[in-house]
Amino acid sequence: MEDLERVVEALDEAQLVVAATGAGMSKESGIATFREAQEGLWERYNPEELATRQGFQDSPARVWGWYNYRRGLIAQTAPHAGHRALAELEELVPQVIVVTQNIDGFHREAGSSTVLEVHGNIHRFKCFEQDHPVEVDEPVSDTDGDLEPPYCPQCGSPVRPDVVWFGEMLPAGVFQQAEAASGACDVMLVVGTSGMIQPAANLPLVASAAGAMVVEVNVEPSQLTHYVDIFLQGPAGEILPALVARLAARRSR
Ligand code: BV8
Repeated sequence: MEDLERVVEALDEAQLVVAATGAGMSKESGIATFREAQEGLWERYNPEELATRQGFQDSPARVWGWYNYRRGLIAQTAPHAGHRALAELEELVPQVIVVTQNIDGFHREAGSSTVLEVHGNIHRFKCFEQDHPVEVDEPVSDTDGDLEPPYCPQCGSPVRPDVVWFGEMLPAGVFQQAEAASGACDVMLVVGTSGMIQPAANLPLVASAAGAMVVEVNVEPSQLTHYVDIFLQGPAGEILPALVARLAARRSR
């Protein structure tokens, strides 16, 4: 039986499916990934400078400007058929939980009801000193130039995006839920991640150790391919809709 059919069969029997997604999941929406040669974000920008507390302390305006620019890029795009397929899967499987490293908010926008954003969300804000949640209705800019951040109305410290920077702990409750779901799922779909960032990259191993079928969807092998049961090579925007269409056809037979 070909791999795609084996995955459809496993989804057909599954009670809980976890989709663990990374930057590759949003690539077909036009959002650059991080590690892709030349065009990847980390190829053009230094994560140490822009995605760390130290980087923000050194220059709040540079970091605020960069995230404002990324918010602008995200605002110009939208979820694609792959995001929608994961939302549609909820009609066919008792429970689907999306665990994403992406901060673009596309899974919820596409209709997924249970989304664990382990690295935060670029559309939410908090202050640097005390994590006070802050409402920001600032227009996005189409340049990545320096931009003075607003300041916290409660403590006066600069406002930052509510995302997880390198060296920062992941949002406790969210990551515990992600670990619990990974340890309880029947099938884990690992979509568009290079598996380079910890502790998110460990979740497929948690699922595998708990006996789940771990399926990777990626345009090329990653750090995780060695550990998965089935590797489906191709773009998320094509493979995920194909899986859901086949499962729906199987159910209507
Ligand atoms: C922490 C938010 C406690 C901000 C991000 C253990 C060992 C070594 C290092 C560490 C360790 N534990 C902790 C660390 C340090 C660090 C880490 O992992 N460093 C790496 C570099 C080794 N981790 C942390 O700092 C984490 N915090 O652990 O706190 C602690 C603290 C200190 C010391 C110890 C412990 C916090 C990490 C979170 C950082 N924030 N994002 C922002 O976005 O600006 S990470 C960010 O980059 C993303 O969220 C994502 O996680 C990561 C990018 O990875 P991917 O999503 O996988 O994307 P990538 O571009 O790499 O790959 C894309 C893939 O898609 C490719 O495989 C490609 O082939 C594929 N693809 C492309 N197109 C498609 C496709 N697939 C399908 N379809 C397509 N169309």
